[in-house]
Amino acid sequence: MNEATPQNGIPESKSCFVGIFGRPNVGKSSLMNALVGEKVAIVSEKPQTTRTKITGVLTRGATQFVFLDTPGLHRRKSKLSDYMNQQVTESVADVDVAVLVTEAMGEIREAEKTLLESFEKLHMPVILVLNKVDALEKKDDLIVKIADMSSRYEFGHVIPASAKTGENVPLLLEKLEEYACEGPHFFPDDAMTDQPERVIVAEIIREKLLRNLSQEIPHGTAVVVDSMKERENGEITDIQAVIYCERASHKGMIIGKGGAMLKKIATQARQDAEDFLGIHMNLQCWVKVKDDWRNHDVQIKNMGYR
Ligand SMILES: Nc1nc2c(ncn2[C@@H]2O[C@H](COP(=O)(O)OP(=O)(O)OP(=O)(O)O)[C@@H](O)[C@H]2O)c(=O)[nH]1
Ligand SMILES: [Mg+2]
Repeated sequence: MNEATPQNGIPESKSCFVGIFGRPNVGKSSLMNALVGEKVAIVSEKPQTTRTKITGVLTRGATQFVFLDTPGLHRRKSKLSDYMNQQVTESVADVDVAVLVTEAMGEIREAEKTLLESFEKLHMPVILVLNKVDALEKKDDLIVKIADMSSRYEFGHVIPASAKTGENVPLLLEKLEEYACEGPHFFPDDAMTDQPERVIVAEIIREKLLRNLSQEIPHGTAVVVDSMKERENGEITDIQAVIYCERASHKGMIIGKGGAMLKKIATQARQDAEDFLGIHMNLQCWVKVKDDWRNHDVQIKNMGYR
């Protein structure tokens, strides 16, 4: 538990559950990583990168922040989409404060209107973050966007920020502190995430698939780490991972000519996973086809989306 002791001698301990919401690709996971100070959620330039809620933890002084990064709310495309959107709806009810992330420019979208409606129903305190200010070309766009969004909801705070450069991320944290409630810490003070190591490795592999392959293929992939065993000498961990895809033609592209693409993906994933987990690993990736898995409840569950 925390060591901060206020002047009256009674140990103080606070927690703050923060939900991070928004449509796909606005930078929710990037923002959570910037808040936590470590990359705990994968990020890619493709929408629908995050598939399930990911917890990031930051303990500062007496306060423990528990961030829930959620999938981008989007139109239904498959049973997997239903699962992802359900993760968003469920999370709304579980938090002390919501951060609605949108881009600093552009019009308000349907998904954002839907989110505002659910916040309204719960009288949820919401901080609006206008992300990607580093990419803003016209300052007027930001002013118009703030005016439009503010006419739709009474936000607790409105913060233009950049998850990429870190601009205003400390300010956001400071404002979030206002919503902390007295109570115990739910995670060890040095924790950064609650994801098991196997899930972290699988997610990092999925990030490399998203980053290296063209539009459609990575959206139909799922990664499962089948085994993770430390060798007796304790120096190397052997990991077997399976990449599931939807078609034989996709399998060919994931493997690449002479296995080059799979090798590239596995090497990039190994480097990131070794850095994050602080271990040396021997990572072997296999590719298997599971037709149309995104539309089968049982298979979605088998891929770890429960
Ligand atoms: N220029 C700029 N790009 C950003 C910023 N934040 C995120 N990005 C980029 O935006 C893209 C999407 O970022 P993510 O963090 O994966 O977005 P997300 O909202 O979690 O996306 P989903 O999980 O698909 O809903 C990536 O290419 C990021 O590098 C920012 O502050 N500035
Ligand atoms: Mg994300």
